[in-house]
Amino acid sequence: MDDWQGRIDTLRERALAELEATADPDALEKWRIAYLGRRGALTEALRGLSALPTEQRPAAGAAANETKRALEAALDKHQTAARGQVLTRALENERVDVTLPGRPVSRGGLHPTTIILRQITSFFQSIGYQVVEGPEVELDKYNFEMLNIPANHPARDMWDTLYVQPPEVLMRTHTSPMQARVMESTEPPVRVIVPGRCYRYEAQDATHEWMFYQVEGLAVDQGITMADLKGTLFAFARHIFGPKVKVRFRCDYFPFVEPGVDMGISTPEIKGGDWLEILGAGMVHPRVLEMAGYDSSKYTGFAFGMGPERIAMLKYGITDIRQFYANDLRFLEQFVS
Ligand code: FA5
Repeated sequence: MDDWQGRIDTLRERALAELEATADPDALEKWRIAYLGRRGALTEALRGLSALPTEQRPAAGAAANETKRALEAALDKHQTAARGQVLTRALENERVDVTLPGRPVSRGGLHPTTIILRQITSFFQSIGYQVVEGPEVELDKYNFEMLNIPANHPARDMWDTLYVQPPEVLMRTHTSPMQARVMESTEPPVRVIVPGRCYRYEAQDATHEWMFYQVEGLAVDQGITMADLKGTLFAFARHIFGPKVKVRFRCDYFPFVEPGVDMGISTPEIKGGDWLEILGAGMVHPRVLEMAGYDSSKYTGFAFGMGPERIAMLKYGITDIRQFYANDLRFLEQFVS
């Protein structure tokens, strides 16, 4: 066998043996450069043929080209196999398991004030009260005058506020102005509940905010007595705090009621049964009825005003009212059900 033939055969065997051991696309590319590249072993061998005697060159050239084609064909086969493997592996690794449960969509929750407001309003609706709302920017007339709190009355100190246009236009300090507005626009019998925001010129602390909610209640009819007030508010307390709740009424002063009371509750679950004040109430003052156009010799009524944040604090064990409107998600997310 001629020398050139031997060299080409050896080269071919070595190249094919190496190719057999090569699997991934990077290594195949290296193999291609090593044998078939411009400086590859086979290319060099082909170039070397020019040094052969002229009569040997055609046969040697044909053999070398045949080897080149054989190597190219073998490479092609391996590349196709390697690409197939890469694809199979990728499909394996990136497989989507359609039987897995979906990722949960994160849901918002109700604010604790909203939760309590809904409980309060749904209770009163269930006993025939209508829910109405009123303006937060209010007139002095309704916030004070119509509630029997004339200018310079010392009770104004308890309800100092922020003025929008002094002295007449202000941010309401309670929902009580709606007592007068409702009575002005409707005839008895009246059964309304008024949830809404209130504002006060107030030093903030753990139980006082400058902005908070109240829920006002007003019932006016013939023959309404203090017993109706007590029965209604006791039923309400049981609805919110459960059947073990006890209620207590003590004398309190509000210029728009006579007599006036505050209602406290006590239940074994909250602060070991301590008495806690949750609302102010009383029999609507005859002068308030008269100012709104009702005949106080014919009609009587009761009114109450409660703070839903304070009720939520008792129910949920919240120790600082300032957390309600600080928008701290760590606080708010605890109420997502
Ligand atoms: C009033 O505002 C009266 N209008 C309530 C009323 C209505 C009495 C009808 C009689 C008849 P008072 O200022 O006490 O009363 O407020 C009532 C409730 O609102 C309080 O018991 C408390 O729960 C809540 N509240 C008052 N001030 C604040 C405050 N700064 N921050 C949070 N809650 C407050």
